[in-house]
Amino acid sequence: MSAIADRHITLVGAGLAGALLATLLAQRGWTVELFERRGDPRIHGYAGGRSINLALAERGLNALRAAGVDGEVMQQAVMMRGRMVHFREGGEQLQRYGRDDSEVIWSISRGDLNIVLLNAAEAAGVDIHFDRRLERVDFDAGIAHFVGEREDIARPFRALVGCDGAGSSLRAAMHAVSDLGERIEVMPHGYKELEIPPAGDGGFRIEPNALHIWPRGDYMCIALPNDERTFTVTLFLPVEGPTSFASVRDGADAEALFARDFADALPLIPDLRRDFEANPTGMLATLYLDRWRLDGRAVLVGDAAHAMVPFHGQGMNCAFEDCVALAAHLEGDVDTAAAFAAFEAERKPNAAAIQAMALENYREMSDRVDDADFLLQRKLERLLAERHPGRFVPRYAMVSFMRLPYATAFERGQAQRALLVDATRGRSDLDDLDWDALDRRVREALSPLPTEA
Ligand code: FAD
Ligand code: E0Q
Repeated sequence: MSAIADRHITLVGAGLAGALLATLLAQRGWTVELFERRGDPRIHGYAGGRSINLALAERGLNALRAAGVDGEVMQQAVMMRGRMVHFREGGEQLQRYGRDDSEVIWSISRGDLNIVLLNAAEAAGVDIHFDRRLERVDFDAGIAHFVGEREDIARPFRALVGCDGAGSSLRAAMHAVSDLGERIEVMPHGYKELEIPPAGDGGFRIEPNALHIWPRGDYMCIALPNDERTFTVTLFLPVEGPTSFASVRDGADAEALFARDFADALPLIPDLRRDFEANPTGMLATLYLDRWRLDGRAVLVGDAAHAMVPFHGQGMNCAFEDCVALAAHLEGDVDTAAAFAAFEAERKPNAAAIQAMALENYREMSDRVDDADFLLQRKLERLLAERHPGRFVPRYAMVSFMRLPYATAFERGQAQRALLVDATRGRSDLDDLDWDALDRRVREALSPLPTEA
């Protein structure tokens, strides 16, 4: 241990969280070593495997601001004002995410974002080692073993941070010496990515400033815009059952599914058959842990600690918020055991809240965005939000446009939903609502939100 300087930290995984956390810590005076299993994407191209583009919202953007890379990232971002719902019978409808263009989210490329963050990490002095996969850890000796292409290396460490994603090797190594209370809930759905190329004139084939969604009950498609005028389509299907990855096996089956259920999307995806067969089928799960740390020697962040289903578009945003929180707890003259404990105490309830909201959003997205009850509740939600600014704030807005704790958004969202369900029960419109009684109920049930949130 004594061979390593004070304020030295070793990060595992140079994906989204790892590259950002490395930057934040190096900027705050830490000596940071960062190890990544894959090659340098700036040399070999991005070998992602995971989703090609992602929705960036306020929490993630705020973390990018903290690292000073927001400007560069936003240059390539495409604004998404709302969901464009494509109905089964044809026709589409834009459901705005916020009140106006100050409340929007952004589509960004995972590969480009990773490269911006790696450049920032290097500029801040981080020592990055690519093609180095963490294989095992000797916690008593304080040595981490990495496997490279040619040689293996044994690296002494003071503290390890696991930024190595849902299949975290550091988590496995920690678990081998101390039970973390791991539980994985696999979602019975998988996903497949497909591409909509640019139009003949080089422009976007469909509305660029929206997240497109084709809700179809137990399955759905979404499409997010890329700045090179393409869209990445993600087909979410059950793994088993009548319409599932078990029944839709090859490109021809996929084309038949699109002809039947996503008819307006089919002509937009010329390489549907090839994309379907060439791209892997991804799996989705929620990861719950009782503990994220091993005293002062190791801690987990991002997907390694709390992987979630992607239906709220918050996994990266939450991982980035983790990075800001951990960097803040490591500020000043702290010992890592106290910092990791405070980090876990702050973030665990919030991770659990966004995991639950992400699961809930699956049903909402696939099954409810085209349903009359739901649309009436959304309408009343908008009206109550206008009548009670800073008090009745739609849950989507609390999650996506604000930075109050996810757990607060979850709790207030539950109170608000009870109110909306009650007030719209048995109705098909909002005529003759007892607004006075409703306003009173809002004021009783919800305190004003702190303004800085
Ligand atoms: P990762 O990005 O997975 O990075 C982990 C890194 O660790 C990788 O570079 C990996 O190579 C490396 N690594 C792994 N094992 C080792 C090892 N043993 N040694 C060294 N390195 C290792 N989130 C959003 O906010 N918005 C969205 O719109 C969104 N859409 C999504 C859509 C889909 C289909 C999916 C699956 C996820 C989506 N997410 C979204 C979630 C988001 O992808 C994750 O939450 C995010 O990538 C987590 O970042 P991370 O750094 O924790 O993990
Ligand atoms: C967003 C933005 C993969 C994915 C990513 C997302 C969202 C959805 C549905 C999906 C949630 C929403 N959403 O539109 O309510 O806001 O990121 Cl499936």
